[in-house]
Amino acid sequence: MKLYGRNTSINVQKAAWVMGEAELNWEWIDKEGGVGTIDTPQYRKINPAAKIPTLDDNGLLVRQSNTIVRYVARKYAPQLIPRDDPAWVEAERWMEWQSSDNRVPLTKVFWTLIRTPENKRNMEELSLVINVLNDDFTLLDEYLGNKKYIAGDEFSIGDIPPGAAAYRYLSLPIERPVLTNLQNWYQKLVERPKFKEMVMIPLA
Ligand SMILES: N[C@@H](CCC(=O)N[C@@H](CS)C(=O)NCC(=O)O)C(=O)O
Repeated sequence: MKLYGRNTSINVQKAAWVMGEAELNWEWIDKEGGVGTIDTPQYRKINPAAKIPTLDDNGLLVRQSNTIVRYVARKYAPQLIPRDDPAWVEAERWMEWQSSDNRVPLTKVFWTLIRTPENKRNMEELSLVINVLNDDFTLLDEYLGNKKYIAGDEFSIGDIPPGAAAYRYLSLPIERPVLTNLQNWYQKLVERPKFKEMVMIPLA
């Protein structure tokens, strides 16, 4: 089994985290790479968009990070997929939230503050997008209430994409509202060794 993509990518982190939770062993290609280092003609044969991650499971190519999260859970760790419909729809809902709604402002703020030199940052735009991002995490905070995890009492695939996003959000040097429910949930994720190992690495 091979996982392609640098470990500083949030999308690769989601894949590595679920693979870690499933106790898999794999060869990690370009783990320490940089933005764009994966983009070779050989890689484009397995991922024509030259995006990371790609999982190669004995010849089966799995692309799109949330598809990898679902695939790994389905095949190797079905305990991570909620069994009852109400829990399952919430897990799916918040996975989609991360890859659609939340991804846009989080990527913008992250790229501006972490990957753009200070003299090239659009500070006016940044402050507007930080507000959008804070509102978006406030929605998650309100949803969580006093739930232990996204789908209820058990950790599931529904925690993985939002959990990786929450690490990034809480690590950014920005002002945030007080989000007590989000913090309580996040502290439970921090207790998981694979979250620490695959996600909680310096932003770069
Ligand atoms: N929807 C895709 C997005 C993948 C994506 O945009 N990956 C970024 C990194 S987070 C990428 O490949 N960037 C080029 C690079 O880092 O070389 C997924 O979830 O897998």
